Amino acid sequence: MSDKEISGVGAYVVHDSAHKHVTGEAVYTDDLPELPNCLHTWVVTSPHAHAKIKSINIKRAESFEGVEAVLSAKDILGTNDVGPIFPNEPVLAEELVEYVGQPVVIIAAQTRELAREASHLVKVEYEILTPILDVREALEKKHFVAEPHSLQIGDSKKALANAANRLQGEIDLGGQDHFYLEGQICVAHPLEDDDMKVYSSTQHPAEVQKMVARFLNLAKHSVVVEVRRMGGGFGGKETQPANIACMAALLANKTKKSVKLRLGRDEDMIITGKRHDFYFTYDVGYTNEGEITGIELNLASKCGHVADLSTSILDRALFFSDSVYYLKDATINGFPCKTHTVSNTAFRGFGGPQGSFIIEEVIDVISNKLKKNPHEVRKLNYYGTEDRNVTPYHQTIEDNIIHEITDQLEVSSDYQKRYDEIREYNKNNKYYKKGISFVPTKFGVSFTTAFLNQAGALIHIYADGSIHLNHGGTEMGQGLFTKVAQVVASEFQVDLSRVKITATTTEKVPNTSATAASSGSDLNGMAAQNGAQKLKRRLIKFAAEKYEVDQSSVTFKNNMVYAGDNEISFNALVGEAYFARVSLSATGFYKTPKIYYDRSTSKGRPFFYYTYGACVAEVLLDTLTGECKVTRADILHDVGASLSPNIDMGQIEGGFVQGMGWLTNEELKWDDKGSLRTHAPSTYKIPVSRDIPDVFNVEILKNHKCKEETIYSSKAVGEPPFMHGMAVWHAIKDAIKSHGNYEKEVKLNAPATPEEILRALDSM
Ligand code: MTE
Ligand code: QUE
Ligand code: MOS
Repeated sequence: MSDKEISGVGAYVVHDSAHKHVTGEAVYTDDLPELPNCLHTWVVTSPHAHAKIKSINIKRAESFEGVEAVLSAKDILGTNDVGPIFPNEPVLAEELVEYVGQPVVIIAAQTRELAREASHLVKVEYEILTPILDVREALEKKHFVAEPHSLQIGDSKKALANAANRLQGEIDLGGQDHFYLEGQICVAHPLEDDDMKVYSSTQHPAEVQKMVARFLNLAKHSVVVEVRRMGGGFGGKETQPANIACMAALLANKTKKSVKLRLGRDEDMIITGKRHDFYFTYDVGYTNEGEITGIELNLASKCGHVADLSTSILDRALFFSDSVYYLKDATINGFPCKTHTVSNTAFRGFGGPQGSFIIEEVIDVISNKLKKNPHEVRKLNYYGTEDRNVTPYHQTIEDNIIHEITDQLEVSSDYQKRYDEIREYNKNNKYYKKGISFVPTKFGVSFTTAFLNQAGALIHIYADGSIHLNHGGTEMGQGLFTKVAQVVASEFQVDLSRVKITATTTEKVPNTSATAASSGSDLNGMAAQNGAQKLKRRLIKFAAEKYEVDQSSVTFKNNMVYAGDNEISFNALVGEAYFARVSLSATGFYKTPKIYYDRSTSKGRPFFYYTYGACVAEVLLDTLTGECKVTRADILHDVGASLSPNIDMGQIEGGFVQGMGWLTNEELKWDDKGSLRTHAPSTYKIPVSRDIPDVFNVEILKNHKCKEETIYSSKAVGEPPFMHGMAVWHAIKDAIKSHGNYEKEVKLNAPATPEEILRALDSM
């Protein structure tokens, strides 16, 4: 520990807001003091999945006591469009509604209750049309939100024709609600000259700024968006907050009063987008040992009624459908299906988990056919380190460490012994069955849209030596603020308490990307370091002149600055620099090098580097009820050289649990009219404390550095551990297989709810 800093990079610090999270003092958007006369809102939504709007009558609602504004699409001042990639994605429906829950009319009143009561007085006449609710139907009818996209390497047709063995199959994979603890919320304050100050729970303040400006017909400089923290985002606050903010800002503009729009849990789940469901088909050729010799995958994603980020999400699904496996002759097709349901959006992993899910299923089915342990078949197909290392998008993998991770985890989890013991246990137990799996993962890091890989920072050092830091990233609980502060504290070699990060605002750092793609610390850490280094160079130059020493002899350590034989506290040096009129404020900037992707040829290097990991999961299944418990999970995960080990551990544990929830108990059910039936925690079951594995061994891969030049050789950690949830699903499948003595085929869809497990058991 001697060389380790107490609060800089690599130190075991706690999240800067951890205590406030626990005591309730942490301020979220809803906690901000309300201005006098602040109005509250209700959103009137479509009860139909697909219908024409014939008329909207707001007269009675408008004259309801306490109501100050009732607005619909015709009242919009600018453009009714929040499409992040493609145009024509309305905030308020115009002539057509395309999902149950689509906002049609917004109401501002003195209280939320009054706005809600008035909502019953709004009369909308519809002409009902036939909806397409099912992804298979949309696929069949080629009902897409954008063009299909494919990856190709080698000749899959020929390889499949020549394969020693060949099989085809299909599988359904469900979506997921973000279930952030803090729902979508925005407070809009009108300012002079029609300017607007917006407090939004958003991962993407610059996007909210852009959309609100367009919606109100203003330039971006007239809109300021601020967020101190979110109570979770998980991708659900990348694009969705723009709709909420546009509605609040329009009401604020019209009433000239502050307006708060906060969705309740049910409204949030009905109105806003979720993880994409997928329907997969595959055709695979393989050797008698289980090596894949040719493959064709078809990935159909349920996008909902508009594109949102669906094309980028589908791209990532395609990029991840190799996982850690070498596919020499492969064709991988993606179909972005349009359905009359809520528009699905970013969710931790951004399509990646869905892509990796299908190749793991294919390998499992091959193993079953060959009566082999899936773990052996997986290893046989691993990417090589020197050869067998080109991906279906023609990026060469240069940092493969899955072999090391596998070797280490096999030992630390006692995998083989437990595998054998479980086979023995299952022979002797009729109703309870155990299952075990070993699932490796690889996660490509970078936005696959190259221009998004940039970030900025703004640093002021005040004359007392305290440091004020802002960067373009947002805090959603993942610990980004802590990590970036650690970077700056390390740069100046001062205590972490000297560095304060305040709310993210479009006024401090402009034109930012979403805090997404797990790149928050990679991008903003580098930008902050760049800004800090500019200031440090100025301080070094000043100290060298002051003490008449060479600049190379000026060093920073332990809140002190050393210049030759002289020493001075950091604070005192800053104070003197101020009197000497040295500028103590700087911006920083960073863009990721080396990356590019040509969508027209499906070739490039979309990822700067990869991060790896593996999980061994063990479950106990009650075959009479279909209930399942994760009895043990062992995770070994690669974060490069950790910036902040406590925070990374939290991300790995939380990611695993969220991934497990997706594939087990979290089930979204729509009825045949397209209405979501599971829109509250009573019917939508997220993992709770008793679902945490009884034995939970999580380890960060030691003595490892990112091979590329990243911030202190660290690697991204936000999304990748979500993948480990797949190990639970495969352990369940393994337990089900034992029910048929490992002889029969198992057809299990995801999520593996007790009902789905019973169905799978019954069909054997
Ligand atoms: N962790 C917490 N506690 N809350 C969140 O909302 N979002 C995840 C991940 N971890 C999230 C989280 C997602 S989807 C992403 S992309 C990353 O954090 C974003 O932050 P980072 O890039 O700083 O890791
Ligand atoms: C991962 C991501 C995102 C992504 C690509 C990734 C993401 C995102 C976009 C995106 C792409 C094109 C646009 C745009 C956004 O791409 O979050 O506005 O025009 O927003 O690999 O997380
Ligand atoms: Mo995360 S899905 O990239 O916000």
